[in-house]
Amino acid sequence: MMSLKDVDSEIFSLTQKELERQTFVLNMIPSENYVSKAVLEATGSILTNKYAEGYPKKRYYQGMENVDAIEAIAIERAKKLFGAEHANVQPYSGSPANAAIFYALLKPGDKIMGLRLDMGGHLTHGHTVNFSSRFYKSCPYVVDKETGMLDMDEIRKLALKEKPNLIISGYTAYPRIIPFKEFHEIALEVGAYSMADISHIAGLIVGGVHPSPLPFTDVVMTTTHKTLRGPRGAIILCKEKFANAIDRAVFPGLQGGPHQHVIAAKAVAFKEAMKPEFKDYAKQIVKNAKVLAETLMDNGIKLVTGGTDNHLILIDLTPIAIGIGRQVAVALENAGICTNMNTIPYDPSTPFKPSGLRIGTPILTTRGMKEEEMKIIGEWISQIINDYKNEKLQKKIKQEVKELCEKFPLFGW
Ligand code: DSN
Repeated sequence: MMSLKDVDSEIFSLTQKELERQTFVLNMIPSENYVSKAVLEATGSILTNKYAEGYPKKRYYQGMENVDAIEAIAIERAKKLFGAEHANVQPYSGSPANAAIFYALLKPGDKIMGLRLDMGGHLTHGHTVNFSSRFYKSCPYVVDKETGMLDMDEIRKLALKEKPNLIISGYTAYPRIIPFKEFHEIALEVGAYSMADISHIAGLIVGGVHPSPLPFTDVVMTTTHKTLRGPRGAIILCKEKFANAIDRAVFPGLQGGPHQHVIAAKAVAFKEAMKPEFKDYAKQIVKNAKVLAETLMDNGIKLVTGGTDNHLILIDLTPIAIGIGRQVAVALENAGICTNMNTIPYDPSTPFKPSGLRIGTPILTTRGMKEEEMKIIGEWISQIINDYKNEKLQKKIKQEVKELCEKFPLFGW
């Protein structure tokens, strides 16, 4: 068999360049991670060749013995890892998984209540340009203007007034503990389903450092590629009474053939996440984020909510200037530090020119970096933010970043 290098040198060369980028850059996008060789192998395996519409032992094709066994293992591991009654491991990714949950539980025109995107929510939780507010009515909640935190009294009041059919907790840019139990109790009070999208913090939950929305929340969705450190994809976990509706919504409701190579890689990632070392990993992610946050604040950088409890930090750049998220992200990238611009709650600018920057520690922690490195990186980030037009400084730090990265090779863990 010819290798990628021989068949397509263009794609091979770009993949090699990406490997180099991932090696010599400090990747701090909080939703990304670096998977293990084992997960990578499963994702790139010959399982990509197999069609498997249906579920284990209930398929529409022959030749299912191996992928049936693999999917059954993935389901059992997901249930055990999260303590769930039922697991569907087929969703292609987070957005289709959320669509499947709505499709299973709601009718068109029903009301959903999630955190507004510009406050740290997700597109599929009811944003105006997304299917979730075209097919359903969205009555989003916000965070408190002063603290940047969820105000559960206000959220309860809104739920009592709006009477949503589904209440969603779980976010993409919220640096604090999520009170899943309170969300579920509000849902019970107003007769709504409770749903938690734990994509960002799934690794922290199974690592035992954050509270879990299971077993009480009706339906829980997580992508598998963030803090959980698996392949790109998603799973849905739910109570047994929703199992049939969820399975039917995923297939044949919304998806066709499941990606069996990714399901195999999910199973591998679940096995890795069951190991005691994963608990250390999850703990270290949070420790690292806290030290990074302290270092930034010691250098006068303002953080939304004044710190972090999880893997991410949302930097409020407005004390420096409004709408400079993009310029600062580019300045950091020039210095070998990859982050993303983000809105801050009540951003005085627009989503295309936001005033915030989102950073996180999952990848740095995967590479083996600890508190000592966080202090150094926090100093670099602070220097660049405080002098974001200084290209000479960016160049100097880029060299130092490269030297640090060399000490933490990609597959070192
Ligand atoms: N795109 C993801 C993130 O970066 O948080 C959410 O889907």
